[in-house]
Amino acid sequence: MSDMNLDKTAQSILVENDQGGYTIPTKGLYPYQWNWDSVFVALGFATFDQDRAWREIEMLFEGQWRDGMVPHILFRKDDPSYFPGPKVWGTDGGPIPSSGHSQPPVAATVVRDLVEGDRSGKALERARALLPKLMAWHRWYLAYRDPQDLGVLAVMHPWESGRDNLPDWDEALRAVEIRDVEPYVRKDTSHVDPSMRPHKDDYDRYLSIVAAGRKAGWDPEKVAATCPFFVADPGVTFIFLRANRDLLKVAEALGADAEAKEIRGWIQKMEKGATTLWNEDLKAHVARDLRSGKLTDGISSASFLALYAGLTDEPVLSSLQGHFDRIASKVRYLMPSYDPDHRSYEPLRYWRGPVWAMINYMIARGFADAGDASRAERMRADTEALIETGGFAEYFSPESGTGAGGGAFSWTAAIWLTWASPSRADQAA
Ligand code: 9WN
Repeated sequence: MSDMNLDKTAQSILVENDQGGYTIPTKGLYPYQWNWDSVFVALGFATFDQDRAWREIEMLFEGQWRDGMVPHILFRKDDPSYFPGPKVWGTDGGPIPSSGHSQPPVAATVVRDLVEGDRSGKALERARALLPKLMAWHRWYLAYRDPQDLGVLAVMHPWESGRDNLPDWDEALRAVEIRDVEPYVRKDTSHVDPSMRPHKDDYDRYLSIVAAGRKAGWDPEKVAATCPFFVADPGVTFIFLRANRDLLKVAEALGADAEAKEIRGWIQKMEKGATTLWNEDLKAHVARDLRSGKLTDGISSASFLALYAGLTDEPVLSSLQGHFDRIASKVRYLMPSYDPDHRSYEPLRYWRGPVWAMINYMIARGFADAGDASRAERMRADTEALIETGGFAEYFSPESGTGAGGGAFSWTAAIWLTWASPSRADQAA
């Protein structure tokens, strides 16, 4: 298919997955509104319908909890094709049935992008309405996912990281006792090849953590104190640090001085805190289990997001350039979600090796911001080639380029439109 046709296909995927103001990731496998999916989808819509882009984010914030949290899934209508649904979560923190934890906070960054790319003259008005909601969500993250004030954010569930099956979670997950799990039937393995999805034992533990959240009444203070899984995540931490820099720009553009001052304090704290995740042996940032204090021992695609977070000083930049070149010599397509030299790497199992388009996009932005245009362009070219080879798949093999997981996938289409398509190459990263 020509790239012009791929542009059209990408647009029609977004339109087909649109449920009337919010977009599902893909039909069947993921039939609800997911947090960071929606935010990336907004970037795709912005290339042909800016009003619809804002609507996506506004509808996500309709589900914001009273305590400021923006849930990872909004169950706007019950759909039996997904498990676990609203009954299993048992939450009641917000106006729309939802899961009980969050997902990576990319929204402030995309709000800034929408403001800066605005063609309607109405963007600042819409950003002004979102600012207090974004502030409340960021305050929630700092209060409840960094209760020790370390300057790094933890996830209380692998699903909160958005990188669910990552080897980084293995050891912390093994320490979670399997308990309070009713008999259940998975739905994911009826949509997708089971060899690409998490194992049953992982699912038992995922559900045990959900049960622990339920037991804590989803009170975030209790969750932070008692949840059997609490791991500082470089992905969420770097996305949040970047989001704060972008939120600061939005607040400044709106003349919101008190907010701007508060955000500057957050940035300073997080710039220092990030060193907590530095693994000196690997020369990269990794996860840290906040229950055991242990650092993990593998490089993930999120290690590269240090640059996206603005942490470009030495030795970070040159170490990441070295890891980039080493990994590029092992696999055809960048960036595998886990280091191909690590014992836990699997090229086609969910988050243990495959490539995701939206992570590539963020990595490329980081390299471009650090002045490394050639590695940024390599990321774009690889993403273009993957989509041309594997279609608008959920994720791709870094070795063969095969598309896997769900098909007609919204964020892959959105990333194509906003960045990977050659028709957008002039705006690349
Ligand atoms: C659980 C929707 C979501 C993404 C996540 C991805 C996957 C869900 C699942 O799909 O997670 O949230 O059931 O596997 O890991 O990043 O937001 O695309």
